[in-house]
Amino acid sequence: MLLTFAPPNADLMDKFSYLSNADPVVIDQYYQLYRENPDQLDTGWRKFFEGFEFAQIHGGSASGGDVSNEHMQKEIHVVHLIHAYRSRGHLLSTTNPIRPRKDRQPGLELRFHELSDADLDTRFASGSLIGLPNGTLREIVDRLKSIYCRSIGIEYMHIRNTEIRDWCKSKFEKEAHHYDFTVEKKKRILNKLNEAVAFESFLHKKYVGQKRFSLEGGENTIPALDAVIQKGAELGIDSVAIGMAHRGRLNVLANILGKTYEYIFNEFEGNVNPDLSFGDGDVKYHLGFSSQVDTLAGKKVALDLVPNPSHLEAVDPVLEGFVRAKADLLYNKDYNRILPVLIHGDAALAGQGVVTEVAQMSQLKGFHTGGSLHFVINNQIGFTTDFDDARSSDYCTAVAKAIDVPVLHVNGDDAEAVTFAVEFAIAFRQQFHLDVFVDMLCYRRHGHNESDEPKFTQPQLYGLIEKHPNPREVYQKMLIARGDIDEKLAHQMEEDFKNLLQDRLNLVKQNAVPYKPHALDKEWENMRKANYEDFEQSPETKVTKKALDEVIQALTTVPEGFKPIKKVQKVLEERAELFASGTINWSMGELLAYGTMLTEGRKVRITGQDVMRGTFSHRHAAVRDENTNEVYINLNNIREKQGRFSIYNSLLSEYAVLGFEYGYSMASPNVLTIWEAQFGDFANGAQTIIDQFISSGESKWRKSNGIVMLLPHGYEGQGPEHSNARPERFLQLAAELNMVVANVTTPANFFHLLRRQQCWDFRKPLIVMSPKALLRHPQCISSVSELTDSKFLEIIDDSFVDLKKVKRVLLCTGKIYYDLLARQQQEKRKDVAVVRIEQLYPMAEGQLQAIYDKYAKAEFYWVQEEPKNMGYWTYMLRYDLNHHLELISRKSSASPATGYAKVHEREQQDIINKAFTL
Ligand SMILES: Cc1ncc(C[n+]2csc(CCOP(=O)(O)OP(=O)(O)O)c2C)c(N)n1
Ligand SMILES: [Mg+2]
Repeated sequence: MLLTFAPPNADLMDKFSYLSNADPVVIDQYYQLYRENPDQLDTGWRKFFEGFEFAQIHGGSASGGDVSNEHMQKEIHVVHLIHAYRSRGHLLSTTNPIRPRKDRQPGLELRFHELSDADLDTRFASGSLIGLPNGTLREIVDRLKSIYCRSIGIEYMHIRNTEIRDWCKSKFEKEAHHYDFTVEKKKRILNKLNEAVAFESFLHKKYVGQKRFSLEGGENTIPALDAVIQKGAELGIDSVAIGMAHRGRLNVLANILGKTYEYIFNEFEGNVNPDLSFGDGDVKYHLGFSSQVDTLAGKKVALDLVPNPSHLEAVDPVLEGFVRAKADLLYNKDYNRILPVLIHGDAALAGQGVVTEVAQMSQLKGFHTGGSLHFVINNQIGFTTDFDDARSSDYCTAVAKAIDVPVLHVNGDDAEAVTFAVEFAIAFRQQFHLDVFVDMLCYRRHGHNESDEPKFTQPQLYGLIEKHPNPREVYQKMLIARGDIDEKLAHQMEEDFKNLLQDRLNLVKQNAVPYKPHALDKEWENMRKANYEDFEQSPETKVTKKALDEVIQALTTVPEGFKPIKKVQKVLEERAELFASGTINWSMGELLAYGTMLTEGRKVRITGQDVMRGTFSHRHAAVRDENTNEVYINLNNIREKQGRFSIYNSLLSEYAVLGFEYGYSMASPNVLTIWEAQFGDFANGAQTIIDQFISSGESKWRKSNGIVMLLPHGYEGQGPEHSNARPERFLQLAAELNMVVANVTTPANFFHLLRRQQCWDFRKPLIVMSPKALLRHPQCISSVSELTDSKFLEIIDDSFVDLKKVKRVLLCTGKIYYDLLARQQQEKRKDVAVVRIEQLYPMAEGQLQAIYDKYAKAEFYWVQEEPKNMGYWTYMLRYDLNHHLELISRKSSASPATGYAKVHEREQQDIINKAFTL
């Protein structure tokens, strides 16, 4: 074959990285490069030419040493075929344990590659690409099938990064067609299957018809998770945190986390003493648990299963945040040591958008957790819905492709393949710190729950399932058939299994797995439960002037040589001037709160959209150099020894980011964790996290949480979507001291409110209706002495009026106070008092009663700018302590606010007029 030399150029090199390139001229040129220096080529091409030369030397090619053009063409077709198997072989893999898989037209037949049966005995140099130098086409196809089309189908060719793609390719091609586990390992897998099956069969007998969301059909989940822990520990992991839904959760608790049967059954039988003083509790398949297990290699691995609500996939961001906190605080960001595992159902994985949000977070610096292992219990059904109705993509794992990570689809009846797949996934995760998916195809033996009749909707499928042996039987048979264990050992194992079943039925005492609390657990142990008195009088949160001076110094300076743009320089100067004059504005109140906490050794974390600058351009918590774009974070430069201030602009998600911060806060009581919405109303995109976690987590799972939500709120004529953070919804959820809802009017009160979060020796979520226009309102300032001498004020009385003259009291909260104040001052109205409720829930009832008593002869109005059916009105009726509270507000309305600025102005005037018209 004549090979003409063409000088390499960038374009050419670019083309060369794709084995699918079919142009013989290009191949010629490429061969020249190979002859010059093989290292110029990627491994695929190098192997190809090695094989090619091997064939020439050994004279095994069809043309007997000299390569005809026709043969060269066929070599290229074989290269294509190999590429096709790597790309689409998974579509032919035998991953479905129950029924033939759907024809997704993988296009792997020889005829699609201009090859035919007549070529099967021809030798091809391209065989070297898969370890068969000069193999026949038959051998090449057999090898491809045995790698790519057996119990594991792998998707990795979509990954753009060559190093990662090559890693997957060489590891999988080397190992997937003959993983030879030791007998010990095989026994371990079988034992784990025994435990999984025994657990379900016990519950099935003992608690007939009770909902347990059995794992039956997907029992290989248990050996898989066991392998994750064993392999993970070998590769450096000290801690595994799991987020999962209902399916198989009890089995995982018993057989992976080591929660004893006794403990679980007590919950089943309702024997657990309801400790109602602590909350209302939750159903057994939602509870969390922590333990510590010993691996076979003698290492201890901490395990956490975080509690989750019914809302599928809602736990995903929470788990990620939880892991990030542990990685930050316990492992110094060494993600090699901690692994997040998310277990998904097939239908939920495909259907729930939060999965995509979480996937998009996975590689962002504020939210990275070193790569999550996603394990799918793919039972091919969601409640009664077939997968054909559950997604448009071929696979439920389609989201993996968006973030360029691999997916292994594996037959859930092939225990060893499942183990191989998760071990591969763990090795990948530890190597690249990226997400990876293992999609275990299995089936669901019963209905959605055990009392459900699956034949109503899938009669044919459930006809097949009825006759199908369980995964333990399948594996045991396989071991015997392969001669891996002899009859005697098989018999012994069967006996062991029966004994295990009997022991469990007899409730033979199990040893509880020990748990060694880590530093963060201990921080939680130091926390107590809050009581009503805590909210009547706030704790000391004041600081010394010296402490403020130190923080202000950092907030007003940048290092030598660092040059912010002029406008930012001005912001820094204004801060200095204001402070020097004894005053602070809103953003200074906020930044000083953080700064003083940092110098006290606490940590602060803030995320949300555009939080670094602040949506309203007020925060400037990070400044940039005009020329280099370098970022400088003043609050991280207060002094040498201080807590870390972490601030990250988030992706454009509310659900996942709020969930993440809730999880972060759940792990770390001593980090002030804050999420800010761009505008308050966007928080409803995260309603599931608010309803299912923030407002009810403590009551359901005894999990306190100190997360702060900042929700910009206020009627400023910006239209329906930017006015209202829906305080009424939070107030409707407020009960049993589950959270704090506040709308404060002064920078000083905001300072104390934020500091109070960490000064308490308990933790409560804090929901703040935060300001927009007030950020720059000339009257919305505080004196520095309010930070050094005062504390958080739940209710602020009017100091202007003359008590003897007061005929009317206007109770209000938030921004409208300044509109009312303006009128009161303008008309010098000593007869109308304006009293601010700064903390709406928990209401400081004693203080409110004192206000009612003080102005006993006056009439009381609640004034709000929100329409009557929104805002605080219906909530305030709970605190109508004198039974005469009246309302001044906008009329009830379907939409939160008018879209017309003029109408807004008129409505606002109307409210103020009414308030002062006696
Ligand atoms: C967000 C949400 N929507 C609906 C439901 C009700 N629901 C509970 S389980 C289930 C089916 C889940 O199917 P899949 O994710 O495949 O898990 P499987 O039960 O098959 O293991 C549904 C629709 C829910 N729990 N959460
Ligand atoms: Mg399912």
